[in-house]
Amino acid sequence: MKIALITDTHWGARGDSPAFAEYFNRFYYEHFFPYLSEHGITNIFHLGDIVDRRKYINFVTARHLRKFVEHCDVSGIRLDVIIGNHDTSFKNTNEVNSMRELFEHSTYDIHYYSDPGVVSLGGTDIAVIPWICSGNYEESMQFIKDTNAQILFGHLELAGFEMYKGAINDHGFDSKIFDKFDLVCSGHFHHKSTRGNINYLGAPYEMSWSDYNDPRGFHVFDTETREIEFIRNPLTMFNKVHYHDQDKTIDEIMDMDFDHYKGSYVKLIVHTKTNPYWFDMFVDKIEKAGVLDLQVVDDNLNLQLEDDGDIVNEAEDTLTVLNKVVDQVESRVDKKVLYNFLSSLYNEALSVE
Ligand SMILES: [Mn+2]
Repeated sequence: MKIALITDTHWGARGDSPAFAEYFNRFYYEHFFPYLSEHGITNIFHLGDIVDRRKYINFVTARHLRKFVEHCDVSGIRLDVIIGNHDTSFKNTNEVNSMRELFEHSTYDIHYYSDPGVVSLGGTDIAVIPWICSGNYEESMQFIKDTNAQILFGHLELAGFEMYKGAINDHGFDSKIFDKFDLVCSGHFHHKSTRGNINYLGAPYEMSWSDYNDPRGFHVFDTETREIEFIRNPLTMFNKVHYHDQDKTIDEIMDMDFDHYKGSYVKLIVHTKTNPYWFDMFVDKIEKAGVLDLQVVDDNLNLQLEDDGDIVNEAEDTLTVLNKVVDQVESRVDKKVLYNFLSSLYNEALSVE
């Protein structure tokens, strides 16, 4: 049996942004569901963080989520969902959670897990570990010790894995406690990474600039071979465009198609700008494509940077800039702690309306 694995969908992300909702929906209805129907897959396992907000839901967001669940229903898809940290209202218990409050009495083929347990799919036992909090810590640890399942799906916070590209989480559980399992798949960190038997599957799409150029998508788990296959989401929300007009003709410069940047964030990196009028036409063309946000990064003053890599580095993401600032600060404060504090503030700021 094949099961589609998806995680960290964060419905309602970026302050219930309609543009992000549209980008998410394009993934579901143009890529995810068509793939499932093409491959005859009738099981979806969601590994947590269904919604973005822990304490309440916007009606429009609730509708997008309901449409997803209804689509599963009419397509004969069974949906299994693990409760993640974004799905729980309280820090010390998973008792009040998004799935229970929204779907407790639904007649859909939907199963959600707020406590550890074993679910059998296609003859394979799968241990399920939702978000571990103080209230279920003992029970979760005992369960990990006792279970005979060889496959584990969870929403785990493990030390030593990348939260997003380049940022390693230094607290959380030691992955050694999961050594007994053949395969561990987890939600929580949005960057896809694998070490040993542990697989962070990663979010299905981009939600901030720190996700730029970081492969996103979903996985298919085969209960017979016990292998997982990554299916990449071709849609991006964060894009970089390079401008270079030296030794070029106006036709060469304008011969670029921006239609696929519609509704997305674009960072325009200016390498050389010898003709301001051409540049204005170029910017105009990007804007007319209907981009959501256009940021111009000028490298005009820094022409000695010939290497593309250097120039791209000049147009760094906020997190990289923060990291460098922390590096340069002369202080006795633990730099890792300071950087983690700043990056968590930054990520919190992104989710503020
Ligand atoms: Mn998440």
